[in-house]
Amino acid sequence: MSRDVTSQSDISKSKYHDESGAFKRAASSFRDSIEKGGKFEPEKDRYHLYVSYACPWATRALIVRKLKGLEDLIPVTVVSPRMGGEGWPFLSADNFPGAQDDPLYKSQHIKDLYLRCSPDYSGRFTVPVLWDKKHETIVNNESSEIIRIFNTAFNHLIDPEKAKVDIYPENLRKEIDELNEWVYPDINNGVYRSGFAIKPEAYEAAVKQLFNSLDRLEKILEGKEYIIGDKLTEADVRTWVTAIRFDPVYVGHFKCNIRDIRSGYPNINRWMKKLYWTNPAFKDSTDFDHIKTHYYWSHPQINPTRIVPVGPVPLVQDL
Ligand SMILES: N[C@@H](CCC(=O)N[C@@H](CS)C(=O)NCC(=O)O)C(=O)O
Repeated sequence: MSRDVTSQSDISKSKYHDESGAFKRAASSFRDSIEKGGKFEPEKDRYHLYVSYACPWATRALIVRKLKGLEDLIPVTVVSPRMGGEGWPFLSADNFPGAQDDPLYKSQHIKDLYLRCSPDYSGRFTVPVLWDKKHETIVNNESSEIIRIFNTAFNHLIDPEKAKVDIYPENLRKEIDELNEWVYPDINNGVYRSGFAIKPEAYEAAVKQLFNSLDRLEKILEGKEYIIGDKLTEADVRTWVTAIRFDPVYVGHFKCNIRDIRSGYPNINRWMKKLYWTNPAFKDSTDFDHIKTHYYWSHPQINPTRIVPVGPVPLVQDL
């Protein structure tokens, strides 16, 4: 009989809280890189990316895959946004528009991939998953590392114009790293720490920290097109995936309602809209049906009716 992994797959049974009621995100487990001469060589037709359009972390990987023109090199499979008791389902387990079947193993759920390569795996079954078809294992399931891999590892195999795209350039690394240091805990994960808190004090601390950091970001974006320097970097990608979900989901579902982006943060809104409407890597990686359905459906501990709100209208304002 197979091992009971319900406590790892069912988010409503998550034990990821400390005694103060604060949400603690577990660290990712698969942390390999793709490099010449390494266990995972950069090659065509070897790697596969599993994502959910709902997930901000997976969307980082989707955006960078497209910015770097890696679509032919690294095919992608999209799961259903309705993450239930067994985690993320493929189309065969949950027929949702836009969901797909696992082309490699006909898995029913993302957890099947984790257990296929690591039967004793005791962590959460998260997306994104970067899979190696040769060794039949997960190379990496940490989006911040997957986007760095995509940024450089395949440069010799892609269109030279795309190879020149560098979202983590040497001269801006220090600034990018410093920004990541607060944007990740306060904003990217801050919305989750607000929404998943199970005590009022933990929620209030998280939501105040979140809005303080949004205020800080708003000032940084004053008169600027990109967050760091005058070019698109991973700082924009990493921050944008949270900003685009903010008004449609986090304001309501995660109680991040001190302000919304469209009326409270004109600079963030301008930056966010511009990337959405003018750069296909951003718009094409965004599916609001999957985003809204995922959050409002998948956390019955927060929204037991699973009703998905109609608004906001529009989901993203015009330029
Ligand atoms: N650190 C990971 C986090 C990924 C993550 O937490 N993904 C969420 C979806 S937004 C997930 O798959 N959660 C499933 C679960 O926790 O059971 C990354 O950035 O790649």
